[in-house]
Amino acid sequence: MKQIPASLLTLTAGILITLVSLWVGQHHGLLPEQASEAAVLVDQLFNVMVMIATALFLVVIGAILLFCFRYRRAPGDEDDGIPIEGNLPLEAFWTAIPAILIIGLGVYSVQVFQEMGGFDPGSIHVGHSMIGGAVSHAMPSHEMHAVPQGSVAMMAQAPDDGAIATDATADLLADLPEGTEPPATPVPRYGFGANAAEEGHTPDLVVNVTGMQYAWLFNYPNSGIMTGELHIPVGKDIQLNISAQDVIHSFWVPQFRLKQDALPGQSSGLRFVATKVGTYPVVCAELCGSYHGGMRTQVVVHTPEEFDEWLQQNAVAQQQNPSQTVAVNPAELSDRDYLSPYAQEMGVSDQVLSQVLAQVRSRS
Ligand SMILES: [Cu+2]
Repeated sequence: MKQIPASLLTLTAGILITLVSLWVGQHHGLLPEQASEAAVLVDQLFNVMVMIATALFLVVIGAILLFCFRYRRAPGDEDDGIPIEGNLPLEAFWTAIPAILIIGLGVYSVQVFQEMGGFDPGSIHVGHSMIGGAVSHAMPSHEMHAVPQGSVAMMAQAPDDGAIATDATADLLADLPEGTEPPATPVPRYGFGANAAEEGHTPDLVVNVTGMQYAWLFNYPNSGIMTGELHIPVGKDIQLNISAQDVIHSFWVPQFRLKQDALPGQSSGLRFVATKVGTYPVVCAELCGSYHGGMRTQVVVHTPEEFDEWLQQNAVAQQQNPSQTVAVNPAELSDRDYLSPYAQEMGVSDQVLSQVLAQVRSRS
């Protein structure tokens, strides 16, 4: 029987390895569901890396197994192996392949980072407002040049009041007279900014996030809401201003494929769009003390209507004036103030109520 030529075998092996690697790259099932726009970009990069890793694994392990079998010791052969040393073309080949792969992956990952808005967040400390470009042409051209191209420069336009930007806000800003700049707002110096599509737009919602041993606190500056879990509307442009109270923590939502360090005394930014309604875990990804493992909460992605409802309910529950929130916080009232409305309803006179209260006090 004639031998099959080695080149033909190599070609077949190459095609098979390529097909298997392509398949594994798409079907590895290693990642949780995608719930943000950034997740798609990160996963594409990850899939390419899994594909390359699979191909390398098959080539290396395949070669080892093949050589073990093909060049195994023949029975009765007690000789040493042939002393082969130095093969310049082979060495150049196995140096060039990883170099090309690493440079390629490096360029690709930087591109993904840039698309996610990862560059240049701290290039300016206070921002010029440019809402949807409405105000931008009101600015003198030399000032336009002063604003860096980096996406995070645009984060500067985040309203610090955490409001969902309404059409009314946009109209108001669009009506500003020529040359007028809306008040400057401090910007986080580190973190992810807006991606290319969101550049030049104010985020729809700003939330201040504080990490502390061992919990996350979320503050909605405009409505004054303070919660232990993050609530956001789906499909909206969200800006988180993250900081820490004690040590370094790290705000990580695996389903969003986003992670940002929380630094004491230094705000960092994270801007993203959630794409799927649901509840996802928030994990602290920085070993921050003995109970670091328990530093978890969740992010609830609502439909815009549900989010408005949540916002209203919580704004009422957390109102500052206790007299308007008797039902929520009766502990703030004296016994008399608390009981008066009920006494009136039951036809008990003020005098009787005073006597009853005096008796209760004397007994306690
Ligand atoms: Cu932590």
